[in-house]
Amino acid sequence: MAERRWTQAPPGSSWGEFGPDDQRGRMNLVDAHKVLQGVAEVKVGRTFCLSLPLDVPGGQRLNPRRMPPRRYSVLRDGQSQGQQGFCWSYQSEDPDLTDVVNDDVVLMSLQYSTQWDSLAHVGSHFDADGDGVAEAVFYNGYRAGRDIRPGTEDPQASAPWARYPGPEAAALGIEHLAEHGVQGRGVMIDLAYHLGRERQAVGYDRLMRLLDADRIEVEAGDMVCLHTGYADTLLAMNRQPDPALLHATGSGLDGHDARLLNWITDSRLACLLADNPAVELVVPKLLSPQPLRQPRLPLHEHCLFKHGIHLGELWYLTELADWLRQHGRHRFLLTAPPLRLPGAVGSPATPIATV
Ligand code: UVW
Repeated sequence: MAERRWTQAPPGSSWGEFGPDDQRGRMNLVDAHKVLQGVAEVKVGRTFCLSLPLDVPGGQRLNPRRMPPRRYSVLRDGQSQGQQGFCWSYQSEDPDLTDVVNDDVVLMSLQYSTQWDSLAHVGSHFDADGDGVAEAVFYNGYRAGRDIRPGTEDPQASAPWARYPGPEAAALGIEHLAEHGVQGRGVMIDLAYHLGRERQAVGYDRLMRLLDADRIEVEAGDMVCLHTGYADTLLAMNRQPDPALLHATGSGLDGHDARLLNWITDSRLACLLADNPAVELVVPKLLSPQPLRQPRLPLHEHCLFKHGIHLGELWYLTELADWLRQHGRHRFLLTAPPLRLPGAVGSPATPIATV
């Protein structure tokens, strides 16, 4: 019999709900019924692109760990293939062929701009096998170093990012989301309309007041979008981001509010998507009289690690949110597959909303 990966689940988690080996988490709730509910929201056939251009923010000032796209033409003898009578598929030059062909190579952090976080993005130190030793584990007990691991190290590689080729997150890689298809009903919560663009923490009470004011009900399997205005402000900076202004822009969920986390669990929403960089407000470590081990990103821990709720960040939601408000609506058809890139921890996305 195959060895069980975990014998105890984190308190309050839903590990095992979709089976002990599940790799999709709450996206399992986005089923045929949810696709039909999403399609029923298509009334006028207008589409909205919910992605920023993938070279926004611009540079690395906002997040030095994330590299913007560097795009290279595939060169041959110093020339773009498009300048040569070169038959790419046969690797030969044939003067009778009229095709002009170009290829590109892109090097970028997959989570540089509009992105999905896979369930391999954030885990926690937890004693999943009950042997008294906490280890780095991810959703459903998948283990760092065994199920989620770097490829074989290449010490010759000059850049640190090139040192670990190959599959990294096979057990929970983003391909599991891509293979699902990610199409269903989106629900917009327009924080910016009610709170403005100044950064504020949104806890349970505030969120409930906004949902009541806009008569929004979040149902099981809904894909919930949070419009804060952050991405729109960023876009207007035209790839010269002003970190001081951005750090004061855009509300975020309060990951330290236990009632908010319980609502996320109980609402059975499928995923959380925001136009800000982390969905939650990232605050400095909380001070405690006792030394306390705690996550820096409690909402990431709650969603990705405990409940298999995928997160989307830096989505561009302003035009859609404005249109929905003008038309007295908050639901739409959302189609948002990531790249089917085996083993990847995250992925750029070009989500489309249809209303
Ligand atoms: C971290 O920075 C850890 O992640 P994210 O991009 O999901 O906010």
